[in-house]
Amino acid sequence: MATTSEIKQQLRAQRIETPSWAYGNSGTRFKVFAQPGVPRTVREKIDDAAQVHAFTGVAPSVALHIPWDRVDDYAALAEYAEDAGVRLGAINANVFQDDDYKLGSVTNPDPRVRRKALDHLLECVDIMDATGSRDLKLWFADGTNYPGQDDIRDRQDRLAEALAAVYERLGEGQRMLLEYKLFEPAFYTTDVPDWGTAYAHCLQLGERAQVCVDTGHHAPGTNIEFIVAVLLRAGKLGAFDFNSRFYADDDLMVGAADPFQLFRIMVEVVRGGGLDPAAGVAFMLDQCHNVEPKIPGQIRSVCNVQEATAKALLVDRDALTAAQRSGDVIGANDVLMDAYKTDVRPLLGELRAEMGLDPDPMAAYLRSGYQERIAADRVGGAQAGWGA
Ligand code: PSV
Ligand code: MN
Ligand code: MN
Repeated sequence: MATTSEIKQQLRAQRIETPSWAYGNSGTRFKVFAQPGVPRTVREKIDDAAQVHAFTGVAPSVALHIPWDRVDDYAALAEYAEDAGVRLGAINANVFQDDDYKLGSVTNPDPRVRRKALDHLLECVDIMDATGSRDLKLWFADGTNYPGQDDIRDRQDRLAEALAAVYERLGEGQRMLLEYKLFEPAFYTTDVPDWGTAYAHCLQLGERAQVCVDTGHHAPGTNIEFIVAVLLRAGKLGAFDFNSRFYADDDLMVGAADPFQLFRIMVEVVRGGGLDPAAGVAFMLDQCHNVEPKIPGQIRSVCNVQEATAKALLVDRDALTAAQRSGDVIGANDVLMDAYKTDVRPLLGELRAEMGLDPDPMAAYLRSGYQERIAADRVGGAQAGWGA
């Protein structure tokens, strides 16, 4: 079993990336609720991400979404981020918010629209060159609403063609992360609906194409940890988009709806060596805080990922293996549940104190006065991009 100092070492090394869109106003198709103090510019989103890192110590990068975070000079933005104490992380492409994309982007039956979508994806790689980002994250809203609307197989061919063109363009050290989602906005077929489809495309593309598992993108009851185990074993788990859900793609704070599921996922990550930075698994958050304050929402989520990771690291692997091999069903389950039931808050508090941080990041943030300052200084915050 790992010692406390080994566990702390791994927790200290874990990196959790926050999304720029979590800091802006968001909502549902019914209403976007404006909150006081939300960022008006990309730089202000970066400032807020830097707060999350300052108080948690494990969130040193922020993902961008293009065009929501479009600026003239990305190299200057990267420098700004460095000065603020964070890095620019994954570049998320957006080929779903133009009228042109009504029938799809890279799978659209119209070659003109496909070209436009591909050009945007290639532009995102140019941006990665300027920001120094490693990862291009691709999520496609493409799909159909009615049987017969378009040819399922042709759409797969178009998708493969676009992905290959983007893959070709990737520079040294850059990766493509293909994210799947069961449904929405398309309701009959989705062109990348599941991990199998994403995996098949990534396999065809090559080593630097990997799957992104968004925890909110499955059918209810899906065993996500099984998917994680299989992808890790195949060397194809590139990233997580963490969030939690009660019903569909709810984008709620990670670990809020089902902390046990989050634990089970992290158990497979640890088991498969996915915590080792060399494995290249990016731990990212993908959330919208519609009714809760944004920065605290992110701090809570980062801490929840850390808690689940700490519990997963506490699993007594030797005892578990022994119980499994001897067919001791209840004993094996006990070993896992023992770790899950452990209160890891004191351990995390100690770790944070050793890192020179307040043991309670949420309380420290709320005391800091930052929230009051931005509420007074920033008037007319921008919408995140969602829920318009
Ligand atoms: C849409 O479902 C989505 O939530 C995907 O998960 C993407 O990662 C995210 O939006 C940003 O494009
Ligand atoms: Mn996502
Ligand atoms: Mn989503």
